[in-house]
Amino acid sequence: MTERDDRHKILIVDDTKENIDLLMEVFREDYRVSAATKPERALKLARGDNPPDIILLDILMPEMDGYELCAALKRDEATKSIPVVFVTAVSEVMDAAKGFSAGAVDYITKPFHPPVVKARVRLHLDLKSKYELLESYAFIDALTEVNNRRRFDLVLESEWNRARRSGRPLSLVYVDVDHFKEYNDTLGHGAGDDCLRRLASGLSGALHRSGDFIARYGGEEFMVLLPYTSQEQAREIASYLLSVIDGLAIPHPSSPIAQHVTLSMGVVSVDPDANIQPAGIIEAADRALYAAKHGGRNRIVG
Ligand code: GH3
Ligand code: MG
Ligand code: MG
Ligand code: MG
Repeated sequence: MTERDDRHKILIVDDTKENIDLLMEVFREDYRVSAATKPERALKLARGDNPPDIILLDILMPEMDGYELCAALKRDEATKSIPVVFVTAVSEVMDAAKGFSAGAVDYITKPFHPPVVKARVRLHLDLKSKYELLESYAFIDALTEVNNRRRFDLVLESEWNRARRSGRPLSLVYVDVDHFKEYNDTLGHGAGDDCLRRLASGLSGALHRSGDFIARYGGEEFMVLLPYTSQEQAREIASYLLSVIDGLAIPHPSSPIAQHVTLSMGVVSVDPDANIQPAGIIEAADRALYAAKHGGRNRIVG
C-alpha cells in the first residue's frame, strides 16, 4: 500500500556530509528531504520531474560555488521560482549581499538555531504558495473561470514564437456570441452571465488536445488558440465547437436567427514564416469573424 505524501520537499546542497546530516535532523520529521553533495546533481534534481519546493544551499563547494549554482537556478525558467536559502558558515555581511544578488530569498549563518531555521523555511514556503495563488487569480476570468485576456496575450506571444521555432502553423479561432444584447434584454443580465459560464465550460470541455487554449477575450468573446494546427484542422475543431454549443441548446427566445444561443467564429491559420505580429493574427481572425457575422451568423469563416 502506498500513502500519498504531500509534505513539502526540501533539497539540501552541501559538499560536507556532516552539514547535510545536521539539517536533515532539523527537517526530517515535517518535510521530505533529499540531499546533493555536488552542484551538478542539485541542478539535475531541481530540473527533474519531482522538483523541490525550496533549496538550502551551501556556499563553499569545490566544483561550483553556491552563488554560481544559485544564479544558474535563477536563469533557468524551469527552476527560477524555487526559493533558495543560503545556509553557510561564511559570516561576512558582504557575502550575504552577494547571496541576495544571486537571487536567494534568505541567508542563514552557521551555527544556526534550529527553530529559527525551521521558521524561516516555513515563511518562504508560505510566501511562495501565496504568490502562486495570486498569480493564478491574475490570469483567470472571474465570471467564467477560463483564462483571461492578460493570459491570452502572453500565451499568444509565446505560442507564436514557438510556432516560428518549430516551423509549424498556429491557428486562432475568434468566437463571438450572436445577438447577445437581445439575450440580455429579454432574459436579464444574470441569465446572460449564466449563459457565458455555460458557453465557456462547453467550449473548454470540448478541447481535447494538450496545448489547445481558451480565454475569454472580452464581454461575449472568446479566443481559442490551437498550436501546431493547420487551417483545415482548425476549421474542423471550430465546427466541432459549434456543434457542441448547438447541443447545449441554450434557449434564446429573442434571437432573430434561431431558438437557441448560436456562435460566429473567425478562423485564421498562420504559417510559421509569415511576417506578422500577434496583433496582426488577432486582426486577421477578427476580419474572418466580421465576415461570419455579415454572412448571417451561426457560422465559421476562415
Ligand atoms: P452580434 O451578433 O453582432 O455579435 O450581436 P451582439 O448583440 O452579440 O453584439 P453587441 O456587441 O452589440 O453586444 C454584446 C453584448 O454582450 C452587449 C453586452 O451587454 C453583453 N455583455 C458583454 N459582457 C457581458 C457580461 O459579462 N455579462 C452579460 N450578461 N452580458 C455581457
Ligand atoms: Mg561547503
Ligand atoms: Mg462582441
Ligand atoms: Mg456578439
